[in-house]
Formats: sequence, C-alpha cells, structure tokens
Amino acid sequence: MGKEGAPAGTPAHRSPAPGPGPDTPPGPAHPPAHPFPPSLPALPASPSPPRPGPLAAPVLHPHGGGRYADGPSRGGAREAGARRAWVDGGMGRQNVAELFVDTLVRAGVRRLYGVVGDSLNPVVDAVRRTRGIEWVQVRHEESAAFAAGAEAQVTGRLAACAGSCGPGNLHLVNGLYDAHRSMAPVLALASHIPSSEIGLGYFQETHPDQLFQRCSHYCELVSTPRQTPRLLRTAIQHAVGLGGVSVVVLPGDVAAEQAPEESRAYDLATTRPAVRPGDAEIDELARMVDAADRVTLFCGSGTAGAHAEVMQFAERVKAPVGHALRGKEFIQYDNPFDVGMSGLLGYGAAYEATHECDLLILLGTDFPYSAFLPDDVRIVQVDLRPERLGRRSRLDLAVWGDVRETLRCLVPRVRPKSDRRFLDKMLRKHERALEGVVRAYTRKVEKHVPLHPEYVASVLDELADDDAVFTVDTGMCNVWAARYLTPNGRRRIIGSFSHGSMANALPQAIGAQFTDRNRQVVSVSGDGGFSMLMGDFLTLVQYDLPVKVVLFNNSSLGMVELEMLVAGLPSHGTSYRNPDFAAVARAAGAYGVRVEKPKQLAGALKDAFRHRGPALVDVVTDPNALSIPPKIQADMVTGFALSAGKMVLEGGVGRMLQLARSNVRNIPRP
Ligand SMILES: Cc1ncc(C[n+]2csc(CCOP(=O)(O)OP(=O)(O)O)c2C)c(N)n1
Ligand SMILES: [Mg+2]
Repeated sequence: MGKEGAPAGTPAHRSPAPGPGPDTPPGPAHPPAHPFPPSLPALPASPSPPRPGPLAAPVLHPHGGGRYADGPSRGGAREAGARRAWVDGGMGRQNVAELFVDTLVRAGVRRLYGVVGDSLNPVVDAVRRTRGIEWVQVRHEESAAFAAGAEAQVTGRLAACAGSCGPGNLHLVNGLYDAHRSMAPVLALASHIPSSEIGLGYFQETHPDQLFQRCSHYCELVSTPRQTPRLLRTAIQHAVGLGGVSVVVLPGDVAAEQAPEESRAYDLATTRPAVRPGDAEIDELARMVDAADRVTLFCGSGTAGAHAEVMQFAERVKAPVGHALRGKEFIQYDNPFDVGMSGLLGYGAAYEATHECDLLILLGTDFPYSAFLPDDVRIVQVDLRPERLGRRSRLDLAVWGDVRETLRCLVPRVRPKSDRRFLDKMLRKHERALEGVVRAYTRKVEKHVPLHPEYVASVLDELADDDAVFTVDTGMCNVWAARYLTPNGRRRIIGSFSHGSMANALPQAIGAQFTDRNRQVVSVSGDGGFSMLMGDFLTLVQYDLPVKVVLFNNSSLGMVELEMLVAGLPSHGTSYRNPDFAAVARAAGAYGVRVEKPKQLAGALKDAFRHRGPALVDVVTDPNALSIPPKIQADMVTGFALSAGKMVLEGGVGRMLQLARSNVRNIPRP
C-alpha cells in the first residue's frame, strides 16, 4: 500500500466532484448538476437564492435527536421583510411536479434521494431544472429513505426521498420506519399509478396512502392539482413540527398537470416551541425531589441540547446519571455523574443506580425494555411527547414538557442536597464494574487472530476524528459502538436504535456525507448488514463520497448467533460465505484493504481515513468474540435481555474506564 493510501490495483482516485459545502444553515447555493438545457422550458427563477429562508429552514438542535433549538426571533422588521420577500416572490405557471420541487427547495431541502421511474419522471425532470436541489440516484429506495433520515438527523432540517409507483415506493418503507421512529423530519414522495386507474388492479398498483400510514404522521393522496399547495405545506408541517415522516402520494398524471396559481404568501412554522410543563407539575416534581434521599436520572435522546441543564440538576441533587443507547451521544461526555448505560447492551452501574435510588427521573427517554426499569421506586417521566408518558413503567408523576425547559424551571426550585453518599457509591460501583470487564477482555487482544472486534472498535475510536459522524449497523456493531465510541459533544453516533433494522449504516453514511464532504463519516458495518444493501456502495463511487466503511467481517449474523446461544438453540442459518470485500470495493472503483492481523489495523484505518474518496476496510473479526457464561439459567429471563446484557459485559469498555476512574478520583474527600 502506497503512502498516499492507494493500494496496488486501486484505480487512481478522481478529485472530488465539486459539491455543496456543509449543510449548516444557511449554506451557499450550489449549481445544479446539469445547467438548464436551452431546449427545455426553464422554471421561473427562484425569487431568492435557493436556500432556506429564515423561517423556512427547520433547524433542529445541532445535536439532533429530534428537538428544535430556538430559531431566529420572529420579531425584527428587517427579518420579517426578508421573509415576506421570500415567500411572496412570484411563481409562474408550473406543473404540479415543479410546484412540489419548488416547495421542497423553499423548505430547505437540498436533495431528493431515490430511483427514477415512470410516474416519478415529471418530478425528477423538475429537479433537474431547479437550482438548489439535486437528484441523488441510489441503487435501492430503502437506501434513499435511510439516507434522508440520516441527513435530517445530522442537519436538523427537512430531508426528502422518493420512489416510483408500486415496488419503487414499497422499497422505501423500512427506511421510513427508521426515520419516523428516530423523529427525523423526512418528506417522502410516493409516486403513484395514473389516477384514472386507482382501485382497478392496474399494473404495479399498491395503496401507498394505506401502506405508509404506520410510519408517518401524515400520508395523503393528491387527487387534484388544486389540492397540492396546501397539502404539501401540511405534509411539511407534520414532518417538521412533529418530527418524523410525511408521505405525499402523487399519481404521475397529476404530477404533470398544471398547478393552480399560487399568489398568496405563505409561511411555515419551523421552529419548535419550548414546551414548559404546568406549574402544578413543576411544584409536585420539586416536592418529590426534595423528599427523596437518593435520586437517579436516566437519560434518552430527549436530552439533546440539555447537557448543561442535566449536569446542573445532577450536581444540585447529587444524582448519578445513566443513559439509554440513544442518549449516549448527548449525555455521556463531560459527565462527572456518569454511571453508564442500561439495557440489552448495557454496562457499568446504570442498572444498580436506577434500582437502588428512591426516586428515578426518566428524562426524554422512551427506553423500550421495561424489564430493566424498577417497579419498587418512585418514578417520574419527563417527555415532550405526551403519548410516551407511562408506556414503559408505572409513573408517580407524568411531566409533559421538553427536558431542557423542564429542568430550567425545576432546578431553581429544588433544595440543593449535600449528601453524596449514594452518588459516590454508584460511581465506585461503576468503576469497579468496568475494571472487571476490562480485565476479562484485555488478555492478548493485540495478538488475537482473527481480530477481536472490541480491539477494532477501540482502535477506530482512537483514530477517528473528533467531529466524525459514525453510522452504526444493527447487530454486534451496536455493542461495539455503545461501549467504545467516545462521544464528546461534537461527534455524532447514528444508528437504527429505535427501529433496529439491519443495513442502516451504509445508506445513513451516504446521507450524512452529503451534508458535508469534508467531515469524516464512518460506516461501522457488519458483514450481514453491509451485504444486505451492498449495491449502494456503488453510490459512494458514483458521487465520490469519501465515506469510510469499516467492516466488522465475522462471516456471520453474529448477534443472532448470540441470541440462539442464549435460547439454547444450536446456531443455524447464521454463517456466511463472504467474498474478499476489499477486492469487491476495489473492483467497484473505491479504495479497499483487507485486515487479517492486528498489526495491520491501525495503518489500514489511517490510510483509509487519509484517502480522499470512498474506502472500505474489511476487517476479519472473530465470530466467537464474546465469552458466554458457562450455564444459561432459565430464570435469567426477565430474560433473554438480562442474560445477553450480562454476556456482553464480559467484554471490554474502552475509554469509559478512564472516565469512570477519573470520576471516582474526583469524588471530593471529606
Ligand atoms: C432487516 C433486518 N433483518 C433481520 C434482522 C435480525 N438481525 C438483527 S442483528 C442481525 C445480524 C446482523 O449481522 P451482521 O450485520 O453481520 O452483524 P454482526 O452481528 O455479525 O456483527 C440480524 C439478522 C434485523 N434486525 N433487521
Ligand atoms: Mg456479521
């Protein structure tokens, strides 16, 4: 392998295509991939540069997670004037497809991921002729939906994807489920068969308006052009305002019809209000906190943007802070109260802290495993989504509000506690738990062949950028990410953490990388997940996206093998006969290197990270990496979850141990 990181046989890498800069709003407009051809009628020029207007761009908190930061104030004459100019800008006669695309651009959408086809053609043609938005042709519509979902999670803005009628949009469904459950604002266009044929068993007929009901806030059929402008705006408001997916079902013939004249100004509400609980709830919560001796906080993704408030609260009431997987990236860093993660992949003392307290406060978490929650302590849940309150456990108090706002109101009202005994006990337990597992893991790991996946994860964590975006496949990669990727407030860790789909990492990396070609994006892939949507590796090459795929290649569906072992079943249907994925990557036109020995690993990762284009590091990892307890007892089942959690605890925990040690060192001495 050469110094420049191009192994023999790798085609010379093309210089990166001129692409848009980072999608941090407001970004510069970028030229369309194809300039307006003279033979085609150009769309009326957008009245302002094709970028989100001040109120058109939904701005999630930079840490994403489905919460909105304060947007620009709505006051200011200058701003109001600018906004009016933006929304009032004249629109000539357009067809419905053009209106659709124009509306997306106005809402801040920069690209539409999908696969072209029949009924979708008028839309794709409108994209081609519209400045400020590009068509991203993927190889599978599921990737389009995952990419849009990841883009929305990275930028906090609306993202979009599209599928042609019948099978084309049917392929979107899994990625849309994931986006919806991650509260990622995504608008999906499901184009449809000719309107005259609906309900008559036409070629490729499905019923998208029914099909996507369960993975969207809003899913409606456009039956007539006159409906379109308001329907589109309503779809956008649902996706952005509620956080999740909207689906617009558009028959190809309606897409090609003339759109209604739209001269009235319109505005979109795109910043979410801070949701403050009522005074009665805040008072009651303050009373409960004051009355408790041992308070524990358990955090989910609803703590995005509330790191400072959570720390302030924990300090005031001397509370250990545990988290669920989706809370990790937002709460684990700079956290002297950290007691680790609970759940299937948990580690540390989060389980003890949540069970040995006398008041457990769930902050912005919809953590699904009730078995890990106690039933004999007082429990308070704070959530922005009222429908989530109480659905995992019995509650002594349900608080409807966002975490940041709730804590801002609450903290000044609670009496500071001085007794740290419970907190310090939990911090020590946490440190001891991690020490124990590290001792079990560190034996000869640097010589272990095939490579120990945890060693791979720890080296990856060391070498990756401080602001890298990691996208993580469902399977054992979740475990490695949960325990080895060190969040710092700038890194992002995106996975299919609520929906739990395989094959999410690669297409999510595509969406993340499009938002900023200069940011390091690492797809932490399993061999099963990667090969499931492997076609979209070609998308990296097609768009020269510098995504780095780090493939944990254990030639098996490792997570399932583990499940079978726990259930006492012989593993069956879990092993793969894999190709040399590095060779596949090279054949596709990317950088590819295979790692079979530990000493090759760091160099291979460094070379891949230095390489300017797409790269794949195929790391052959040990399928038997986890030490399994000698005897699986039936009663370990609150079940499977607990026993699996126990097993993965036999592994290592990376840099978390250092953090735990320093937290214990920092316990004030009397
Ligand atoms: C689409 C989909 N199919 C099946 C599953 C069930 N499942 C969960 S993890 C997993 C194995 C993943 O294998 P791989 O990507 O190789 O990762 P590993 O666990 O081996 O590291 C399977 C089959 C799923 N979650 N999603
Ligand atoms: Mg595998």
